[in-house]
Amino acid sequence: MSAPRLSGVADITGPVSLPGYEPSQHGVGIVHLGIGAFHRAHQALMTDAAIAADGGDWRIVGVSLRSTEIAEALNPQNGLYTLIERGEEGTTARLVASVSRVIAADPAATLEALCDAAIRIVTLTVTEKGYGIDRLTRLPDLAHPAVAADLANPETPVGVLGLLTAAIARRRAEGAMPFTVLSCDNLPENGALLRDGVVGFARRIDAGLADWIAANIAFPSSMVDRITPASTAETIAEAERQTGRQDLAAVESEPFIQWVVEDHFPSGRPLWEAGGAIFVDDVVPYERMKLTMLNGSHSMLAYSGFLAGHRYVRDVMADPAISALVQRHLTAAISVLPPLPNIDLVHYAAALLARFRNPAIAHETFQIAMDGTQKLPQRIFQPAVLALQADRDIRPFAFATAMWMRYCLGETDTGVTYALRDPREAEIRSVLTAGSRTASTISDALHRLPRFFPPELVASSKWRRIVETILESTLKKSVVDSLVLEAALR
Ligand code: CS2
Repeated sequence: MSAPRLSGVADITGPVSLPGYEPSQHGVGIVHLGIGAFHRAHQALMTDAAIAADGGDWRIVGVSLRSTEIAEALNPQNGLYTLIERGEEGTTARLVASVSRVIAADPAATLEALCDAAIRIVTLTVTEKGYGIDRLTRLPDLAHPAVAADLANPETPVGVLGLLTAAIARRRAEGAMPFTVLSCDNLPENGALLRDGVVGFARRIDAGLADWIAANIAFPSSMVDRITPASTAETIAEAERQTGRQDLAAVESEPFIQWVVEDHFPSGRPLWEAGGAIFVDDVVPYERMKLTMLNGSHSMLAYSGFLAGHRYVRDVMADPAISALVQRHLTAAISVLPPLPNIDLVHYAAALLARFRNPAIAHETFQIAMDGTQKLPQRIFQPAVLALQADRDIRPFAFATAMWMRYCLGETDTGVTYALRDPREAEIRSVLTAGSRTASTISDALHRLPRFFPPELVASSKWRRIVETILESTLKKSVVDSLVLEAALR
């Protein structure tokens, strides 16, 4: 028998720390699109700290664009949930009260919320594939299902670009204050990319609106960081120990948190500094550091670790061969990054290794491996091009790429099959079954995927040769043997 459901701060009987304000005294000011575990462990926590320190009507209307699960967990709890932080020194927990309510799979209600004059900021964590923006042209991707649907019916939008454009148009017509749009996904220059996507979408409907958006809506960029595994039964059990209540919306994360934000909020913002956010004029160098070092090595260790039979990142880090390759990857990543004032990249790399090793965090390699086509360009290919151009070591990036290619075969050396969980999965499977599966046919087919590899890599025989050699080793020997051989090259 589990405890009664969490529904108010007064219910709490356990050691969890409580919000530093009375939630009902604060109205909403933010709509968040994509209220998954990451948002609850990151921006919602920062907003909670900001309200506690500085007050204000900044609570959050969360939106799940497709699923109803999170709304069913949070709404009966009046938006309250437990955030559990697990570090080597122990576990702490905090009750977060910044979420007011959640709208689930209801585009009309989402548009209504976006048009509420009280809303001054729209934040997003919709994952790389959620935007529907072609990264090369920076225009709406007409093949993206939500983009296609919203261009056909712009008055009843269901996707990110359509909803933002319709809300901005309606607020403009009603004379409401423009909101600021803040992307919190792991994409390079995420604000500028989203601005180009929204302006491009609006231009297909109304050129005057497109020009107005370009001139009047702020799209600051931000770099977000906090390792947040998917919640499990153990998360719910720990939340019950912490609160004395059943909390079906509990999340867990590492203790580390970072948010670097471009300070451009013409309609105001919460005092996110109270939660540790850093405001800067230019986020780009921080984004590049994080995408290249953390996310790049994460993807590399996820593909190689998963194929070597490791379920969690901490297990991968206990594998001497892959752990050595993670260190090699970080060194290569540093070699293509510009120096950052106040940040020592060698220390940053050491801190990443410690975070990946965190024994209290069960972060699945399979979770990180998903959506490879959406992640590799900024994590692996962009630094690979820079390394190629500067005549630096490209092998670590080629190695990560070969491991992704091996992963695309959908079967481990021991015969375990799995879904790729990638929006381009069907396309990948069809190009890979077309010919015989040798390293060169696989590598050629994947290098030819449209709008994926940068032309500099496709055209480089040096790059192609290294990728193919490593892939061939995984096929002729095994993934595990190839990892050991690769680590011995260092
Ligand atoms: C991970 C990220 O799933 C992934 O692809 O690399 O979610 C990573 O855990 C976060 O960016 C950490 O801030």
